[in-house]
Amino acid sequence: MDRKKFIKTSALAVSGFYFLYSQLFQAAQPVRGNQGKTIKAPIIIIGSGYGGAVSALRLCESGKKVLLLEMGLNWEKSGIPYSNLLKPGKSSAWLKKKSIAPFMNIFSLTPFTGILDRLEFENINIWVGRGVGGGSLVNGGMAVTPKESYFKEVFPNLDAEKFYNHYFPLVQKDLKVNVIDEEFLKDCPYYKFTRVGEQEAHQAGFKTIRVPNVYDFKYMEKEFRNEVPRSALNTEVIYGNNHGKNSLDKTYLKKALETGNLEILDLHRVEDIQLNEDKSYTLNTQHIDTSGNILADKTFQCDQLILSAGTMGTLQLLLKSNALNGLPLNEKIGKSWGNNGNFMTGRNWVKPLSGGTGSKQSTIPVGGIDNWDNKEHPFFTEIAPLPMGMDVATALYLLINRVDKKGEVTYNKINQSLQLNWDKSNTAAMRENAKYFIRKMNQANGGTRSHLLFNNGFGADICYHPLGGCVLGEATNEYGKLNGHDNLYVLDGSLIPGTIGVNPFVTITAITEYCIENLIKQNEFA
Ligand code: FAE
Repeated sequence: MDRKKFIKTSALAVSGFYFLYSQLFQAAQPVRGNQGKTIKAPIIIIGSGYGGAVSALRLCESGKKVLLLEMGLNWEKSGIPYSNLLKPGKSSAWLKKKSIAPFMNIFSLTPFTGILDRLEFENINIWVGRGVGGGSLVNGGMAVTPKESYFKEVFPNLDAEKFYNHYFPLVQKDLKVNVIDEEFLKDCPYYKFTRVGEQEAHQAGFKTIRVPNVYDFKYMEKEFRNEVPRSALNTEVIYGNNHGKNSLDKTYLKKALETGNLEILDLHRVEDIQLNEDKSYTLNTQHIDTSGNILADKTFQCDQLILSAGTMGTLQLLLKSNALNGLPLNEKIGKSWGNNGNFMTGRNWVKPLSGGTGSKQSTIPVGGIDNWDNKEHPFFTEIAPLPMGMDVATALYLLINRVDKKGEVTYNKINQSLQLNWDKSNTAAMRENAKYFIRKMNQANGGTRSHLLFNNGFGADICYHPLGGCVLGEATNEYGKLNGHDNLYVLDGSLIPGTIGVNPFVTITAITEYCIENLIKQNEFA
């Protein structure tokens, strides 16, 4: 089967019985208004992902009133169900006419403020979450604590002992991290891809590890027994999980709302920021509808501002506001950016005579291959699912490598967009690791490099984990306050210098816990 045929066959398989047609963009253009007056709030947080949700909870618990502006939709409140992988719908893409998954984008869409967005740069595409809950709505829930030795290398100035004894256990509890039951894993047909992946890894001489997750595995067991509606076992994940996953709207944000001190305004996109003479901030914001039309231009003003718009969102706001309004920035902003070593790859013809990787696959990964301590080829890889509704004898892996050559994010004033200095040289070592890994796996088990999923078998341009650009202790003080500012804080993935060696949200959550605890202790928030 060649690549084209593979894609065509798979596309037919995934579309199944669904009759798909494009709809014309029908939403009536509403009248755009300007509320005229400035809306004042003592503390504003931009973005409701991990950084924003943790900051909101701890500030609200300490009695502060917080206003959170989120450009995406509040899905829980809207009551609109999430789509699954086989039938992309409203939740599947941020205002796009076609689906934007890493592959198999054969589905036409009516533009809607969906939860998955793809930011396209010259040499890399970056996927991010949009909506109340940020990346927690779209991600695979893999809740991995970094290796202590690497954490120390990445953050030499942090007290690692305190992190491993206090902040990491705290966030594992509050994010509701749990581990799959080995008995369930052993027999469940939906985890054949993991069992095959682990057997093959052992055969090739690699070490495997169990990966914790925020998906409730007890719920999954009930799904399997048909006692509750299915989610992970019904191909739900990157377009949202209707059940089972403990995303931030069910954990940190829920608790923050329960304090009565948090107000969340969804569909509010902050366009740029201005620093005022009295050291407060003005936020120029657009209130949009679910078709992306601007309902109103709104102006907010706050004494203290926390940027938690995610690595790319925070950098966009800082660099754009600097270009547009002269927002003062220090020279470290945009530096030390990395893709967390993300390198997607795969293998075809995996056990084709014995049912391959399985026609039924859970969307929640639970297995990983740990080659981090190998001096020549250090990497960690997730044994990823490929739930296409049929067996395609294909194994998918997301490698996470070191990022020894970092990139840089700048702002292009002419076309008013972010620019990423990132090319083949940044991923050269990652490619060598991927080649080594695939070669060893194929030598030991059979199979071929996955030409059917990717050109040349490698997806070097797929990034789920953008990190850095506003590094803790470099662009900010030791707790995330931006250098050169009295009332501006950055608390999200941009604090991590481009790499952490594992899936990053546990680290982002722990770093934010650490920063916000200390900022509150220092009476930063009046
Ligand atoms: P993030 O969660 O991205 O939240 C930022 C929020 O700010 C979003 O809700 C934005 O809509 C909002 N925003 C941005 N700009 C504006 C603006 N101008 N105005 C108003 N709101 C704005 O930031 N990580 C793991 O650890 N495990 C996984 O299994 C995993 N799987 C992933 C799978 C996929 C498909 C993707 C895309 C990511 C995955 N990640 C995973 C990465 C993880 O979700 C990501 O690192 C965190 O969500 C980043 O957290 P932040 O707080 O930095």
